[in-house]
Amino acid sequence: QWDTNAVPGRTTIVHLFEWRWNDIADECERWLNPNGFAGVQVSPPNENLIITDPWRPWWERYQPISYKLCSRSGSEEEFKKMVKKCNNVGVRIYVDAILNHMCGAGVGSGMASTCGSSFDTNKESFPSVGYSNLDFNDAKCHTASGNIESYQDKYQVRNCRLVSLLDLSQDMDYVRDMLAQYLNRLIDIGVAGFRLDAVKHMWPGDVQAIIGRLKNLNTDFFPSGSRPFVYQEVIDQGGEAVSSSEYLNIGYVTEFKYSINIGTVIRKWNGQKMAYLRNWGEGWAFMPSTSALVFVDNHDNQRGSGAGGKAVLTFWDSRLYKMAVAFTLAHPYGQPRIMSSFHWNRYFIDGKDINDWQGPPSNSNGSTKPVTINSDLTCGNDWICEHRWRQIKNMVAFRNAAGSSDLQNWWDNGNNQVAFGRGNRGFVVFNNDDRVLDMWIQTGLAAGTYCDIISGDFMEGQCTAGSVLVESNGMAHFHIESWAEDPMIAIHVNAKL
Ligand code: LM2
Ligand code: CA
Repeated sequence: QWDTNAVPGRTTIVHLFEWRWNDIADECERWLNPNGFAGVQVSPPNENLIITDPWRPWWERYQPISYKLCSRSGSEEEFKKMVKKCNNVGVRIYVDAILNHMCGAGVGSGMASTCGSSFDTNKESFPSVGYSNLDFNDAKCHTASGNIESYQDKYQVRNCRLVSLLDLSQDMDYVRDMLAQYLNRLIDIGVAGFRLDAVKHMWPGDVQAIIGRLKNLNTDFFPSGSRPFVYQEVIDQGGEAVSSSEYLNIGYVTEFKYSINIGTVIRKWNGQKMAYLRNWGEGWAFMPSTSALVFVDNHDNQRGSGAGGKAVLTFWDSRLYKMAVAFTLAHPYGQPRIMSSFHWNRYFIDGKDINDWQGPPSNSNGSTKPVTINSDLTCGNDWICEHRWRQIKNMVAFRNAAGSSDLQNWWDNGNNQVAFGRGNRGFVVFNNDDRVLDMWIQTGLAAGTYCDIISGDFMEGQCTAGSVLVESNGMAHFHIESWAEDPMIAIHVNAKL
């Protein structure tokens, strides 16, 4: 449950939010494999409610109708093809799995679902999974509304409805069977693991029981005895009845404090400065590194839902965002997941984005638009593709080069200029101050000329932009203007002349 099952030497997961399976298959071959990505978190592949008011929001995919594999991202055939193609080039697939609930309680009945399965929320009936009212938690929830009303009461958080979504009884054998069968079907297809949605809202023992029913991974792609990688979404910023530590014995857990704090520090809010990142990680009261799934933003908090508020950095603040992602990929703490987004018409009224619901780029019939690739390798059709930004893609390679090397040679100016290395494998320098950084710093690297992989690439044995000369004593001179678009420099052994 703690092994990503990545090809050795690959370290970073990218969330291709709302992408079609066909596009992900192509991306594995043309971009993710050549650039050393470990794997992809895909949007929920199972059948969901079709919502037309508002028009096809991204969050309709968090309202399951069945575990048939058809969605806006594609059919079961297309999903299988994607998994095979990606595995064949050493890129793993992790499925976003919704085990806590089905669709909203007030939806009614019909067949407005992505594979046309019928349902009736008044009877709590989902015939294609065989769920009836007996499979839901209603009797165990004691709030007036039937919804979660207080996060100070762990019984409500687990047994009542999250924003009115019909709450499954994961303590029942039948429900456990259906959920495990769904995940096992995905394992047979060849997925490498799961992002478990809304885990705070399920009892740890129930999650454990479901995970315990999972098969080993498909031996067409993985060594025999491999267990699925499991990372659980638990939003814990402290101050609630449920804490992320309750789930650490099951698998990885999302560390939301990471996202909130990295944004606050890079923005220099609340008196924070990068020098304080010296003891980043457990030193900031985060969970143990070997349990932490870390990220700068996710699909919820990049649009103001979930947790983190305005501190969260996203592609909308691209300059600071690139610094935050670069720091995350350079630093050894946690298992990183980077975000790859689509554009939406963000529009704040009284501090609230009224378009935060908008779904992926789509045609008028609701089908998702393909990801097109421009001549400069960026994406078209309103796909942002942060994972293709040079600075981010090259930092994925930096992390792979750094491997398990320790953080060493930390340097800071007591303010927002910091630098650190990863053993003798790589070194990064950041200038988030309002004055120039002009310094000789100990890098810990062997003598030689290294490409600055932030300002350019290492290509055909040459640097396309800046380079850094490391002297025989490991010292190197760095000059970074505070006004630079990317006020940072990164060098590593796999981009050395
Ligand atoms: C998650 N993690 O725990 C997902 O990361 C998050 O994106 C999901 O919420 C949530 N849990 C449930 O899976 C999203 C979205 C909600 C949306 C739900 C269900 O953030 O706004 O709720 O998906 O689609 C929507 C409406 C809400 C309504 C509900 C049920 O916004 O007002 O509640 O549907 O009809 C009456
Ligand atoms: Ca629940």
